[in-house]
Amino acid sequence: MAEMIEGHGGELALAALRAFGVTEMFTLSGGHVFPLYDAAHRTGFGIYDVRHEQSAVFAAEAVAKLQRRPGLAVLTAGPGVTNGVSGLTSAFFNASPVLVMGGRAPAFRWGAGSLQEIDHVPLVRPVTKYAATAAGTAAIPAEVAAALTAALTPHRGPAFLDVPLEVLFSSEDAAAPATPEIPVLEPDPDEVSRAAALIAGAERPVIIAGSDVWAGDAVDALRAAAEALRVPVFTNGMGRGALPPGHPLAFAKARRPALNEADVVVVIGTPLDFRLGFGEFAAAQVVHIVDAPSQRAEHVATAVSPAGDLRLILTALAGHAGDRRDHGEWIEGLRSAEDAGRARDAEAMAAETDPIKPARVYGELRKVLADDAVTIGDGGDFVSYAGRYLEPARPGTWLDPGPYGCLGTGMGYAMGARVTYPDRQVCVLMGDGAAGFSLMDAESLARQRLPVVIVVGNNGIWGLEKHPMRAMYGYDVAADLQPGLRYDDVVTALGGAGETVEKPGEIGPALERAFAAGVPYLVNVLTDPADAYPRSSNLA
Ligand SMILES: Cc1ncc(C[n+]2csc(CCOP(=O)(O)OP(=O)(O)O)c2C)c(N)n1
Ligand SMILES: [Mg+2]
Repeated sequence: MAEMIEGHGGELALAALRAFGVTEMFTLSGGHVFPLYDAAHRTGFGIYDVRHEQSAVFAAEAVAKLQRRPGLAVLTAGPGVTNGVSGLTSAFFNASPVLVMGGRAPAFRWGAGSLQEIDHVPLVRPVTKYAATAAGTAAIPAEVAAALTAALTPHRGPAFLDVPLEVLFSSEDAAAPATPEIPVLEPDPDEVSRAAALIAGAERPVIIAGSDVWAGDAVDALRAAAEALRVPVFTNGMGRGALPPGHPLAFAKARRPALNEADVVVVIGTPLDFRLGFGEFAAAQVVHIVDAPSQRAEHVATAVSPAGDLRLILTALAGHAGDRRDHGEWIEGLRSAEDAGRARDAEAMAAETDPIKPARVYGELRKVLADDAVTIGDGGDFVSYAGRYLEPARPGTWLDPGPYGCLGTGMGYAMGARVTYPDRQVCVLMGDGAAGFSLMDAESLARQRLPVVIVVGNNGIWGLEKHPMRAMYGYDVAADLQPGLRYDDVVTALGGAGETVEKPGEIGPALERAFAAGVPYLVNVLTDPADAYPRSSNLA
């Protein structure tokens, strides 16, 4: 017979969450969810609170991305949940195992007009893998476990469970949560060997590896497959850093010649979306390796598309026993393109201009970032430059918003990263426009002693919108911000510290002070508003 546990709804929920390795919640207070706080407070389960619910969901997402286990946001009924919807949607696009637990107006008088009475489930169903309302107090552990199992089963993604007020506050006996079991999907071995033969027989193969390689703990298998088949590797999302930058098969700058000239492009653990030219690569055949059949691209013809556990698939590729071509010449050619790109970047990153160009900010940042630093991008052009100039040395250290492209992740991701790694550098690269969405949560970070460094690329505009609008119409509207605004003073007023930098030579010393500060510290770099990120292709 199953072991029984007893408690109110909050205690029952936390018992199930703990079984899945969850140790903290991110939240913004509301009476509907008090029992979850009570259970956490009395048992040492972490409680981190924020100033806007979207930051709570983004913080939970950062935990999920970095630790590859569920991240939890607890949101109060009604507006608490609706404020979290962009965060849930980002997690859905990013395949992040986030659980949002919502408060909910009482079930026993549903329809009578209780405060914040709305059915959240239809609102969040399209952006979650699981969305339900707890049926009763005793059912809570099983429902939490079902939500988390759905979130962790590839293709991963967020889950939602709301609990009516009286259901959460009541006490009952319930079956103790069972040990989590996440199914492992075996790939079709035929498809895997066809993929292996195609790659091994190609003259000019390329691998592009994305977030699911990290999420599926398949980084070592990726490396083994690339080395065994001798294929150059490019990465995006959480896959960045999967091969260390010095690895002979690691490439970043030679992407254009690689994709234009390749005869086989192998895309692993990332969709064939706008970031990859929708999967149309000149003359190349496409092999799309995905962690679940639902992720196979339908808008483009692929040569073969093995689906299943990425570690199993990549390990099988590494063990390919058939013939293989020598790719030495191809790799050498790409290496010279890579070196040329690197030399161009080095020049830009050292440029002594007035006003400062964003590239120089990254040149200086690279000198102070440790190998295990977590870097977070939240903004437009300034973050496109971060993607280009920062090279994560390890996988699972680079957090971008992903294909949903939602501004406002910055402070939430920073909170999740700091909670995950109390001793590492955590650095947010933020546009001045992006700052408006979440900077108030610098207060949450300061108050809860969660120091992070925030570098604002302050061009005084919504750059990624202003430049294109001017190019299209010859004028722009709704694209200006206050030039030279003192975002550092904002963070100082909120309990942190900061400074404004106007000359290239001041950036390095300011960053040194920022990382030593021990409080949230904003380096407000005034950058050139005339500078626009060159977007000549959709491979940004
Ligand atoms: C929530 C949200 N609102 C609007 C946009 C559209 N958008 C994309 S980039 C951008 C400009 C960002 O400006 P800033 O953060 O200052 O960075 P910059 O491009 O100036 O470097 C905007 C408004 C978005 N992606 N997300
Ligand atoms: Mg800007």
